[in-house]
Amino acid sequence: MFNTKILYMKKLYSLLIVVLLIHFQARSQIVPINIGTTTLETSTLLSTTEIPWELKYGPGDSLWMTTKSGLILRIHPTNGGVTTLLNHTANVWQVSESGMLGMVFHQDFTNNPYIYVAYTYTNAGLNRERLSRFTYSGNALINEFVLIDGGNIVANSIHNGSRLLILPDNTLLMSTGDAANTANAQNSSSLNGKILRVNLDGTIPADNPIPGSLVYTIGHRNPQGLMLHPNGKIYSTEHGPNNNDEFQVIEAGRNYGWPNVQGFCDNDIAGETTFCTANNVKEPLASWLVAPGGTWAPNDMIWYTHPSIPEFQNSFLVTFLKTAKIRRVNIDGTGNSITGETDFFVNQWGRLRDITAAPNGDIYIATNTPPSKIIRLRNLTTVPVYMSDYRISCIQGKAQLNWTTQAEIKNRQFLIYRSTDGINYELISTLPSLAPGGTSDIPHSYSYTDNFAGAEQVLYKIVGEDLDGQRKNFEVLSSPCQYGAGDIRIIPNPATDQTLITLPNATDFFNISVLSTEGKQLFTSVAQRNLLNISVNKWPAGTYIVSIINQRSKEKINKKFVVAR
Ligand SMILES: [Ca+2]
Ligand SMILES: [Ca+2]
Ligand SMILES: [Ca+2]
Repeated sequence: MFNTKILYMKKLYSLLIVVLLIHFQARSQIVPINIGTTTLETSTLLSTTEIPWELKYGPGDSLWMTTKSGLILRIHPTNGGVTTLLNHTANVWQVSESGMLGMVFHQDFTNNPYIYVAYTYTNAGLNRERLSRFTYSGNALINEFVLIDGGNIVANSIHNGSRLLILPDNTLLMSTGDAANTANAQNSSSLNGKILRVNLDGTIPADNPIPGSLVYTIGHRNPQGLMLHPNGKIYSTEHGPNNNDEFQVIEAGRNYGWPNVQGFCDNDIAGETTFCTANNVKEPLASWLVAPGGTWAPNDMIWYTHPSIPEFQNSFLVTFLKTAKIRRVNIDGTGNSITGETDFFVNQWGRLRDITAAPNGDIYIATNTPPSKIIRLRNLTTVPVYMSDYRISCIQGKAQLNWTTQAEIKNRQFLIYRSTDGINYELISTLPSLAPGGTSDIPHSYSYTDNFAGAEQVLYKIVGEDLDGQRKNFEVLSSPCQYGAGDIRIIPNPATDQTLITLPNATDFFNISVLSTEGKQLFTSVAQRNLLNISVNKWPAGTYIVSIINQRSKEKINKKFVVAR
């Protein structure tokens, strides 16, 4: 009885702690923001008195977040519900920039349910930083195992680095700051002002640049952005002192210059070129010089690949604290050169600390201006399917449709329609989505073979239908089984609303123009697919001429069709 009461009191007490630490509000109303041609739905998922540091979409289709005070929270991605997985506040030293900071998941979380986290602590009056692993079990993070400690990383109230990244070879990179002692950065025997590389059991990788040392790169001031790009390169952002914030590629064994070099080797600091030559300094891809003085304070970033926000697709999205914005950064095919930079959401939500994206393309941003928020961004118009490939072929006399998705969002199924006149479409089959729950940002391939034959012309249309009944139509394809390789047909003919021009199912490009019988050009287009759809609903009744030129062979064909009213 007594024990039960104690247990109950303990539970009540821990519940009270959570309530005191996390004051959060329900989602705010949706605010539309236009970027380019896309309207984003923006909303506040969570508002908290805690200060977020790392925000990552992760296991359990949830957001995971560290707070500077020493919490690790799991947050529901649509209703903002919070579960406290770890309360480490008693162990964390939090002053100004220090606290519980970077976090990363094991790459095979199902079989190895580990998270790795960097935090600052105090031992016998000394401020230190360590890298620890926790095991996820039963809605809690337990069994702390320390990978890097021994008092080897000095912590300070500023410049603690702490961004974590696990590489495909199961080694972990951890950035450290100079802890406000600039001499640390060029001192290879100090673990401060570095990017470190450690095995997941805490041992030193045998192929590290300096044998027996965790040091992977030297000469850093305070790198707080770190990510692996699909091109295999590691990118990092780093805070500059009064200017010269850096965006750079991290390479093993390189010297990144601090404090002798700021930004490029361009002698804005005396003696830079001499130092750069002597130490093989790796220059950044960008040095954000802010005049007249003052840094932008870049933080973590993502490489956004999802097609649902075309303005952001295949771009870096970098968060900034002082300038309170997201900067889109584009690179060329080599990955070594920036091709464009554009700012978004300037001063929209205050200082921005971190950014992450869900498999459905939704973006989440953690702000750093109290009360801190998690902002969700998504395309206001949800589309169930994004195609990466979509084609038709004739296999043993049967039309075969093949398509590969680039991404699916709450996609229930594909509807397949057939038409023999280009006007009336009959639903002939449905294929359920292969994406788990209908949502996936990895490709899935689909195929449908139709046994139907016996019409002069057969057209197919594929439609994606999501779980809410919203639909996305894909272009009509014409079966190549019904005609020879060079066949060009116009159907329906006569037309009233639209007409379809079938083209040889080849990789050639065709210049297509429609002329009146008097020779006046009414329509022009370039087509590659095996079909071109022309709307004729505003055209007067009469006869028209279609001129089709194969760009490769220069072969020209004229055909007539009629618009009837
Ligand atoms: Ca992050
Ligand atoms: Ca540098
Ligand atoms: Ca410089």
